[in-house]
Amino acid sequence: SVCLAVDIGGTKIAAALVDCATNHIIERCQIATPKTQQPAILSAALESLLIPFIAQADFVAVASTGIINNGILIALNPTNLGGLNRFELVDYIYKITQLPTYAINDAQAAAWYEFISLNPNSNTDNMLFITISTGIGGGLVLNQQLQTGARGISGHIGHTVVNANGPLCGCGRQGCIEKVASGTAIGEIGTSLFNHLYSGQDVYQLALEGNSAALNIIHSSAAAVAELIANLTITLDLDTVVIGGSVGLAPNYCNYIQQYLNEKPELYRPRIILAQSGGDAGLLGAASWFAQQQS
Ligand code: BMX
Ligand code: ZN
Repeated sequence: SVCLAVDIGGTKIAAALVDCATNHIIERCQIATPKTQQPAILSAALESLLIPFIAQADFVAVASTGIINNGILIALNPTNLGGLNRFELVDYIYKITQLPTYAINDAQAAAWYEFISLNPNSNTDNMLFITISTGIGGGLVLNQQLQTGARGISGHIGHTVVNANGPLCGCGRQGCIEKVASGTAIGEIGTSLFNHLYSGQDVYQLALEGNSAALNIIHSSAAAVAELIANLTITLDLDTVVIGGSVGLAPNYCNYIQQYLNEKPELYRPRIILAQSGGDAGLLGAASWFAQQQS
């Protein structure tokens, strides 16, 4: 069968036709995520993106930012979506496509794809996927089973606290790692430090060009992620952690995480690898997760 896979992130929305037999992308397209509080605007953007693919697809599999429970997207951090906090994802997409439609959190989907892409000889039981991008998301595979959670929440590691006195996160909690270490946070910290409006990408570029203040921002982000990995490893007995997202996949970032982990005792150091499917893990993960549930 052919799946119309959709990945809704804080920065971009991608759609692709995926051949379920081979897990291969046939055709792909993407747009910027509209920043809005109005569901109708997101729905209109999805409509124009999806319409060209509908005729060739048998079903729709969505990987989306936010807590996905019973097909409804609830933003844990609405600021990532321009303030939108609730969106009836499956209903809207069904109305557009008239195809069977399923949805899962973006990082959970990516975790699943990264897990099934691992070498079968790697003996992986407990794996965490972390995406460091607009937000910080996560997906857990424990005892080789993807954890989605009874309410869809499982893996939302971006909202664990690294600094109890830190800045207020969009989720309502103070000092979440997403508020201090995500791409958005890197841009915000750079903006206030340099007194100039910078995106996370701008700050990363400055760091790559040798700006030491910018490099410090990137290092604190990687150090925070390394602490999170150590905490979760000793909690869940992780053997493997997969790093993804635009920041996670940026030059050197994963090496910095590894350097900070190397300073810790051995029990806190799982195997760290880069996402094998790069930016397509969400699309491919949703397609293979729901293709498997259908058969
Ligand atoms: C946020 C949260 C997660 C998501 C993560 C990464 C919202 C809207 N999203 O923590 O559900 O997995 O961001 O999302 O609350 P991305 O947009 O950075 O890929
Ligand atoms: Zn938070």
